[in-house]
Order: sequence, then structure tokens, then C-alpha cells
Amino acid sequence: MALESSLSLGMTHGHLKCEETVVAMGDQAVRTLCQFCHTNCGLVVRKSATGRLFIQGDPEHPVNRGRCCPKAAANAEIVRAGDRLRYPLLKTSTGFQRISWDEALDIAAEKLTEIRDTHGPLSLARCTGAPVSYHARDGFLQFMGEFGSPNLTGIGNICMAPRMTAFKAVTGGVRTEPDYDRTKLVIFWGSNPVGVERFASYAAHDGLKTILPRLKKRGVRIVCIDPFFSATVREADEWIRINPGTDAALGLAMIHVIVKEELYEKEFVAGYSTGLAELAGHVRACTPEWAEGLTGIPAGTIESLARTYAAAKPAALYEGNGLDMYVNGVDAVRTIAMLICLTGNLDVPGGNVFMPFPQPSILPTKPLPTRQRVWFERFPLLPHVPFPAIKEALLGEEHGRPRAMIVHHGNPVLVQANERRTRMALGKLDFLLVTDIFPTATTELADLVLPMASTFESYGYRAYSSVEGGFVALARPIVDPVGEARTVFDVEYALAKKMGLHRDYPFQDDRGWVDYMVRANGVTLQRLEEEQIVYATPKVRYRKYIENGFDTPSGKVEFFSQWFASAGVRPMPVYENPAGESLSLDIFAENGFSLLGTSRRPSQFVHTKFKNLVNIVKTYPDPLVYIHPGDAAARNIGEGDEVTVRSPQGMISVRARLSEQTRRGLVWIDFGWGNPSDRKANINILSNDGYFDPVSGGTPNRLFPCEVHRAEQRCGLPNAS
Ligand SMILES: Nc1nc2c(c(=O)[nH]1)N[C@H]1C(S)=C(S)[C@@H](COP(=O)(O)OP(=O)(O)OC[C@H]3O[C@@H](n4cnc5c(=O)[nH]c(N)nc54)[C@H](O)[C@@H]3O)O[C@H]1N2
Ligand SMILES: Nc1nc2c(c(=O)[nH]1)N[C@H]1C(S)=C(S)[C@@H](COP(=O)(O)OP(=O)(O)OC[C@H]3O[C@@H](n4cnc5c(=O)[nH]c(N)nc54)[C@H](O)[C@@H]3O)O[C@H]1N2
Ligand code: SF4
Ligand SMILES: [Mo]
Repeated sequence: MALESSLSLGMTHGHLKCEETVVAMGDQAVRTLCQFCHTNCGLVVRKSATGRLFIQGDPEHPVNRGRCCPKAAANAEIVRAGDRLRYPLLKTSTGFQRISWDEALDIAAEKLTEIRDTHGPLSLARCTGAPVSYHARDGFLQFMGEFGSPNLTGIGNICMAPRMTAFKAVTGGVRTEPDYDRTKLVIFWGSNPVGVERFASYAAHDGLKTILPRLKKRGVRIVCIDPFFSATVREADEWIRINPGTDAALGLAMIHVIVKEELYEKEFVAGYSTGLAELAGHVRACTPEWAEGLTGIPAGTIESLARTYAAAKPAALYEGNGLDMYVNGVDAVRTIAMLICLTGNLDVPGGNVFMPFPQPSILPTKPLPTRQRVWFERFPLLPHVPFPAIKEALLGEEHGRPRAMIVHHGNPVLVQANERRTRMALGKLDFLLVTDIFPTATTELADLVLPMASTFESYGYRAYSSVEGGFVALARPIVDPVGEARTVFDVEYALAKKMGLHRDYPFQDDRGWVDYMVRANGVTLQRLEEEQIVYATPKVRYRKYIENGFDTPSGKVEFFSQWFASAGVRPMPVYENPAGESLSLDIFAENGFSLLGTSRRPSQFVHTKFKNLVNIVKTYPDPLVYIHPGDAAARNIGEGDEVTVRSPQGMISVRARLSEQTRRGLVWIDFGWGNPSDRKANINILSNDGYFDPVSGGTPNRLFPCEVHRAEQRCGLPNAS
């Protein structure tokens, strides 16, 4: 394979538009996957004799059909980036020192064994980031089983867990997906699929870029419920401009209208649901007028939205991450799941469907002592420990708190609310092991840093749902790992072996892991290598509930959740202050915070990745605060000015973007900076971790009081960024 030093980034037209690429190279084409984001587009990578990589969308991959987004080209830049982690690094009194793998694994084995001997097997936590690759999802999972610790944590509390828990309570299934090609109305609710190239939880058949054109060609009405004029709002027929975090009020009021006017689907509700009478009583006071005062949406608009949605038959709804990062995200999504069910749109053609999906093999192979995990009593409904529970247990030095943590493929220091307290919490650990491909704000805190092979340097796979059937696709290595980087599964197995925990491992390296994981579907690595994409389930079937019922305690859709009630959680959704703290104007005025702050996701990047890659950074160099021109004028702020944004938690410096995409009183701040390679403002310095969703642990990363000043006006203050 080509030497890393001879690699250079193959880009077309000098810009990152790989869908326009016409590749003349031809010697060696490898089909693989982009694992930058969860969409996991298929790629064809060609390598020239000099080692240059040319990247195109895979024309045969059902998700992208030959197209890909500008970020795909950066996969090559990751491989050759100068600041890649190349060797294991040990923290010493004089800074990080390069050590050998043998030494690194000896140190990790020794430390973890000592901690387990002293504090027992529950003393280890694993913290992972978004499962954009299954390396992230699965790395060190078997190890946790062998070690005997159920303390799995990560980003779930602010991504997906609120949505999945809500759907599970109402429907028994964790996620439905829109059946775009058979629907008459689409509602994008707290999602921005155009901005993030993601139209459903995993995949949409026949090319994500063609979904909107297909909908528009059929004359399907598109409604977007969003506080901001997002890239998806731009494509919509109707924009419902909602105040951030107030979706539960909108949902309850829509239920109110549908129940009061008897617009619900009577046959489905009578035959397949329970709790309508309780729900009807529960929403009686939730009138559109009540919701108007909270959501900022006129009562008449709420009424007509409820009527339009109930009448469309079928209508599909795609709810997104815009609902997760508040303290009432679970209840907001419960109202949405209920609306899908009430209107008879659940699992019907053109509605919200449980799409066929190839389930993976079981990991860890050993059952975890779930009930012994940190704060199980407070969060019994989740499949994991929400990060705030681990954080508070550490900060409170609680008995039974974790003593060691493996952070794998995640950057908790920057992504969880209140960076200062996250740092303090991680500082309480006796041993912090971090795996990554680049130095990050989290690797800086580590005792031991292990350099990982990137996705272009290892095997991987992805499972996708689609109407045509669930399928799996293979990610193949394109080049050798840089420096001494290794794949997580080699490293995990080697560490388990050093500790004598390896005997029942179902894999020893990345190839073995892929082979094990896909076998649950009767697929093998060999078959994937031959065919690249293998359909592993039959095509979609609708109304599966007629045969199977629903996986809830009653076997029916539950408007009154027995699952929640049995755990002592309120069985029906309510509206609550989405930030936890009072956001009343009086309190603002008293404390000098006259604005609300929320979080923006620049589509050029995925989270905190990869502000060190010059070809991406040049397309969007700095984090910005989007402020309404009226608010800017009142503060003497001009376009591009350096400003400080202050919240009760801290202060950051960013540049101002004057924009009518937001309204007066609400500023929109870019998320994803703060690693050592950029040293720019992390919005989560401002967000509050003092409150969390009682079911999911979701924190209000998207809502906090703040104030913006021109930088020179506050030059006497320290710069927290
Ligand atoms: N304020 C605010 N906070 C947010 C969000 C927001 O919108 N606003 N978004 C939230 C959401 S939805 C999510 S999902 C989380 C994201 O949280 P994370 O997933 O923790 O964030 P990433 O920046 O994606 O961090 C992934 C890390 O994995 C590393 N990495 C990349 N490839 C590999 C690899 O192959 N192996 C290993 N070991 N490491 C690798 C990257 O260098 C990076 O440091 O953030 C959440 N936090
Ligand atoms: N380019 C790129 N792609 C990505 C990612 C990335 O960072 N960059 N991240 C990946 C990850 S981990 C995730 S979770 C997905 C997220 O993808 P989506 O689920 O589509 O979520 P967001 O992109 O955060 O968009 C959410 C929308 O909700 C709006 N919103 C914010 N608050 C509220 C609210 O209170 N109510 C309502 N109704 N709307 C609100 C926001 O303005 C935004 O337009 O994207 C994935 N894909
Ligand atoms: S949409 Fe996501 S997976 Fe597809 S090319 Fe872009 S970054 Fe890669
Ligand atoms: Mo996410």
C-alpha cells in the first residue's frame, strides 16, 4: 500500500464537490463507505500510482446513488493530516510522552486491574460519541461485558435517547421512518434533513438527494416546524415558526384539536390503542390559545395544522435532533408519536413506518448487571447511563462512582453542556483512557491516549433500513494505518488478553468483528467482500401490528404509558419549561441577560470534527453568532464584528452574523469548536447542565439566557474561549 507520506488529497476543481467529479484515474477502484456522518454514503475510491486518492459517490449504493456531500473528499485529508495521532501517548509531569503499544497496553491493563481489584467491576465507564461509524458504537463494548460493568454512557442524552424512549413508550418500537414515496404530506419537525443530508434514521431508498425533488414532483405539501429559517425551511411550502423547546405545548394542543373535533382514526384507535379517554381528559385544558402563548404560533395556525395533518391520509412526519436538547424532549416527542398514532399514520403506506432493518449480532455477549449501573433508580427506562448521571456522581464523589473511563470516538468535553463542569468531573477519575484519531479537548485530559486507525484505514460495515429491505454494506480499508495507529478491535482484544478477559471474545480484529456482527443476518464478511451490498431482510411490510400487536405492556399503542407509570414516571406527556431554569423577562432584566441563546449546526462540519482539515475549514473558518439586525443595531454590532456572548455559565468570543433567519431576542450560535487545533469558542461553555430531562437526562444545550456585546466593550473580562 502507498506510504502515508506520498498521499495527497485528490479533489476535483480544487473544491470539495465530489458529486461533480469525473475521475480519469482508473488503476485501483475500491468500494467503501463514508463514515463522517450517520448517512454513511457509499464511495468509490481510486488510488493513483503516486498514492493520490480520488473519491466519488458509489453509483450502486442505494443511499446516495453516486452523489455525496462535500465532506466526503475530506476522508483523504484525514489520512494525510499532519496532526494525526500516530503513537500511544502517556501523560507525565512534563507533558505527553510517546510510548510503545506494549507499554501502553501494560499500563492500561495494570491500571484497570488495580481499579477493579480495589473498587469492583462497576468502577469502569465507557463513554462514546455519535455512532457515525459502528466502530464508535461497538468499540470496547465486549470489554465492558468481560470487565462486568454496565456503565455505558455517551451522547445518548442529547441525541436519540429522548426520541427513542418516547416512541418506545407510545408504540413499543424505538423509531419510525417516513414512507416518503407514498405520502401526501410531510412534516419536518425539529429536523433539518437538507442541512444534514439525513432524511430518516438510517437510510432512504434511491438517493437522499432525490427525495425532495420526488416529493415536489408529486405535489406533496411540505411543512417545517422550526424556530429558524433552516435549509429545509427554504424548501418547504409552510414554515411554522415555533419558540425553541415549546414543541410539547404544540403537540398537546394539536392532540386537543384532533380529539375535540374527533378527527382521529376511529378504527385504529378503537382496535389497537389504549388510554384515549385518559388522554382526552389530560389535554382538555391544552387549547390552541394556551399553546399560542408558549409557542408563539397563532392559535388558528395550530388548529389548521392539526386538521391538515389529520386529514391528509397518509401523512409522514420526520422528527429530529431539534427536539432532544431540552429538558422536556421526551414529552415533546411523546406528543408527536401520539399524533402519528391518533391520525392512523402508524405503519401504513405513506405514513410513519417501522422499516425493515438488519439487526446486528449481540454485543456484549455477556449480560450486563444493568440494575447496578450509576443512577439506575433515577433513569430506569434507558438502555444506558445518561452522561449527566455519571457527571454528577463524579462531581459529588458518590460512593460507587466510576473510577476509570474509556472515552472512545467521542469528545465529551466539548459536546456536553457546561464544559467547565464536564472538565471538573473527568478530573475526578483515577484513570482516563481516550482513543481518537486527532488530539482533542478530551485527549488533552487523558492519562493515556491511544491512536486509532481512521475509517479509511480499517474494515467496517453499516446496516441500513429501506422500503426495499434492510441491507448491509462493507467499509474497506483504502490505505495502511498512519504511524502506529491500530483499529479499535485489535486494541480492545489485545487489552482484554493482557487482562485475561479474552477467552470468550467473538472477534480479535476489525475483520473478525465485521464477520461476527453481520452473521446475525446470515451474511458473512466474505459475501460482503464479493457483493459489497447485501439485502438481509424482505421488503417493507405495512400494518405489522395486525399480526404482532405492539411491543408495549398492553400490546397496544399506549396513550397512557404503563411502562412509564410502572417506573414512577408521569404516564402522559406534559409541557414544562424547556430550559429548566426560568426564562422570564424579569429574571433576564435582573441578571443582565436580555437574549435567549441556542445552538446551530454548520453543515460544513460534523460536530467538533474536523476543524484541523484546511479544505473544510476554508469553507467556514470561524464560529458565528447569528443575531437579528434589530438586536445587533441596539448593541452597535455590525456584520463580522468580534463579539462576546455571556451566559450564567461562562463567556465565549465569536463573530457576529447579522441575519433574519432568526427573530429578535433569539441568537443562534455555532456548535463544534474548541479543540486544540482551533482553540475557538465552544458554545457548551454557555449551556447549562444544572437541569435535565427526568427520563432521558437531556440537557438544555439549545436554550439558555445570554447577552451579546461588542468585544471591545467587554475587554476587561477574561476570554473564556
Ligand atoms: N450545544 C450543542 N451540543 C451538542 C450538539 C449541538 O447541536 N449543540 N449536538 C449533540 C449531538 S446530536 C451529538 S451526536 C453530539 C456529538 O458528540 P461526539 O460524537 O462526541 O462529537 P464528535 O465531534 O463527533 O466527536 C467524535 C470524536 O471521534 C473522533 N474520531 C473520528 N473518527 C474516529 C475513529 O475512527 N476512531 C476514534 N477512536 N475516534 C474517531 C473525532 O476526532 C472526534 O474527536 O454532540 C451533542 N452536543
Ligand atoms: N453536516 C452535518 N451532518 C450531520 C451532523 C452534523 O453535525 N453536521 N450531525 C449528525 C447528527 S449526530 C445528528 S443527531 C443529525 C441531526 O440532524 P437533525 O435531526 O436534522 O437535527 P439538526 O440538524 O440539529 O436540525 C434540527 C432543526 O431543528 C431546529 N430546532 C432547534 N430547536 C428546535 C425546537 O425547539 N423545536 C423545533 N421544532 N425545532 C428546533 C433547528 O433550527 C434545526 O433546523 O445530523 C447528523 N448529520
Ligand atoms: S452525507 Fe455524510 S456520509 Fe454522505 S458523503 Fe456527506 S459526510 Fe459522508
Ligand atoms: Mo447526534
